[in-house]
Amino acid sequence: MSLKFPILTADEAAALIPHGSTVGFSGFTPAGAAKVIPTAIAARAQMEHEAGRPYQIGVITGASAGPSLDGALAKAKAISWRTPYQSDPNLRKSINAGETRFFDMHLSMLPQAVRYGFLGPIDFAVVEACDVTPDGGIVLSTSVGASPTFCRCAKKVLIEINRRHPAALRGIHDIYETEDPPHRREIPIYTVSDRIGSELVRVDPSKIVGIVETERDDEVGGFTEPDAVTNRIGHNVAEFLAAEIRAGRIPKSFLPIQSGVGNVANAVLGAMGAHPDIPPFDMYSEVIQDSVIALMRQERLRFASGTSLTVNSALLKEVYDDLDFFKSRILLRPQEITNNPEIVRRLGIISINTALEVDVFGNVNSTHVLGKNVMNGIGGSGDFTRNAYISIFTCPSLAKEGRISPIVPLVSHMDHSEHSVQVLITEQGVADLRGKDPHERARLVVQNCAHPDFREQLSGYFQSVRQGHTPQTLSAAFAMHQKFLMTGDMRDVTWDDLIPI
Ligand code: 0RQ
Repeated sequence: MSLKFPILTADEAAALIPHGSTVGFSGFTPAGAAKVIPTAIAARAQMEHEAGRPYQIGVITGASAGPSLDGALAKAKAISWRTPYQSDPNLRKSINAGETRFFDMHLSMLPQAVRYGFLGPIDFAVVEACDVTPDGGIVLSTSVGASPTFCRCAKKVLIEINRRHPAALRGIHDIYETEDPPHRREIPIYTVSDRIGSELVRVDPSKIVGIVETERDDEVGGFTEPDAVTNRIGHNVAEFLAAEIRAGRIPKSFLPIQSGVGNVANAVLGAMGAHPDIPPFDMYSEVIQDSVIALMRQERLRFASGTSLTVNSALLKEVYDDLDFFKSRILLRPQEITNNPEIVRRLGIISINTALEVDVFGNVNSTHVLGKNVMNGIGGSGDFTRNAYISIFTCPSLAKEGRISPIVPLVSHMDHSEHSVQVLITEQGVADLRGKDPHERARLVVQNCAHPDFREQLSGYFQSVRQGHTPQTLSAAFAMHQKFLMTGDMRDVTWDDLIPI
C-alpha cells in the first residue's frame, strides 16, 4: 500500500465531515461496511448535541450496515435521512418514530439515482478497502455495493484499510459502471462468470483526503440453524424446481439462481444443494451467504456472482485460507450490475425471495408490518422479481406464534404485484399462480399454502365475496388486520356482517 495519502485516526476523519453532509458509505448486508469512521462520526454527533449544536448527516449505503454504522449513528441521532435498505433495530425504531427520514429504493437503481443527481451532491465517500494503489486504485473488501459510484461522484473520499481482509482479494471484484442515457449501451454479461470490468475502483487520487487503518471483523449476524418449517420450505422449493425440469420448463442444465437473505433463503439453498434431481448450479444473486461456501466445496454450486460476501467470520477465514479456490468461483460486482433488469431477464434467473405478507392473489408485502412500520426495505427483491424467468416468494404460513397469518385477503402494503409474482411456497405447499385468474389464485393459495388454522377463515371470505374479476370487498378486506390490532390475534374472524360490495 502507498503511504502517499494522509494516514488519519478515525476521529480526525470524522472531524472532516461537517453537519449537513451527504455521505455514501460502503457496506452491504453488512459485508464490507465502513466501521470506525461512522462510529467516530456518531461520537462527534453526540458531543455536538451535548454542546447544543446540531449535527446530522444524510446516509446512503449499498444496503444494510452493521452496528458500527447504522446502529451507532442512529443511537447518536446523527442520521437526518437514509436510503436504500437497513436492518438495524435502533435505526428502524428511529425511522418508524418519524425521527429519521427513510426512503426505500430498488437497489439496482440507487447508483444511477446518485449519478443523475436525484439525491443531491455527495460530499464524502467513506469506503472500506483492503488496499489502495498510489494512483488511486481502490481494492474493495467483502462487498462492492454502490461504492464505485460513491467514489466517482463524491467530492472527497476517505478509505478504511481493514487488515482483516488480505490485499490478495484483488481480482475477486469486477468493477463496471454503465454510461448514463442517452449513451448507455448493453451490459456485456452473457454468462454468470463473464468478467467485464476492472479489479479496482479508480478514483482521482487528489480526492482521497485520508486513510484510516483498521482491523475489524465484518458484523455479519450469522444464521440460526434451519428448523422444521424452514427445512420444509426449502424442500418444497427444491421439489418444485425439480418438477419444472422434468416438465421441460427449466432446461436440464438449469438456470442461475437469485436467493434473498435470511434463514429461509439459507435453508432453501441447502435443500437445493441436497436434491438429487437438481444439477450443480450457478448463482447470479446479490448476497453470497453462508450456505454457498459448503455448496461450492461439495461442487453443487459452480459459480456465484454477487455484490457481497456476507458470511460469518469463521467461514470468511475458510475463504481467505483457500483464496485461489474461491476466487475462481466468486465474482463481486456493483449492485447496479448484479441486480440489473437487463441481465436478470437475459440470463433467465430464477428468483427466490421472502415475503412478510402475501395476499391470495399473489400481491406481496416485503417491507411493512401491518402496512405501517417498515422492517428493512425492498432491497433487491423488486429488481429480480419483476424480471425473473420464474419468480418465487416463500414465507412460513404462520407468524408470531400462530397469531398472524402472513396470507391475507389483501396485503396491507404492496411491494410486488400479482403481475410479477409467479409462485408462492410455504411449508404447507406450493401455489403455482402462472396462467391462473384471481379466483383460481385465491383457491390455490388458500388450499396449498395457508395454515390449516386459517384455511376455513380465508375461504369463508371468498365464499362471501364472489363477484368481480378479483373477488374482494373493501369493507372487510382488512378485517383480519383490524382484529389483530384490536386483540393481538388474527384468528376467529367471522364474515357474518360482511357487505359483498
Ligand atoms: O419477527 O423479528 O420479532 O421475530 O417479521 O420474519 O420470519 O424471521 O423472516 O428474517 O427471513 O425476514 C421479509 C423481513 C423476512 C426479509 C423479510 C415477523 C416475524 C419476525 C422477520 P421478529 P422472519 P426473515 C435480496 C432480497 C425484503 C428485502 C428482500 C426482507 C420478523 O426477507 O427484508 O427480499 N425482505 N431482499 O415474526 C407481522 C407478518 C409477519 C411478521 C413475519 N405478516 N406480520 N410480522 N413477521 N411475517 C437481499 C437484499 O435485498 C439485501
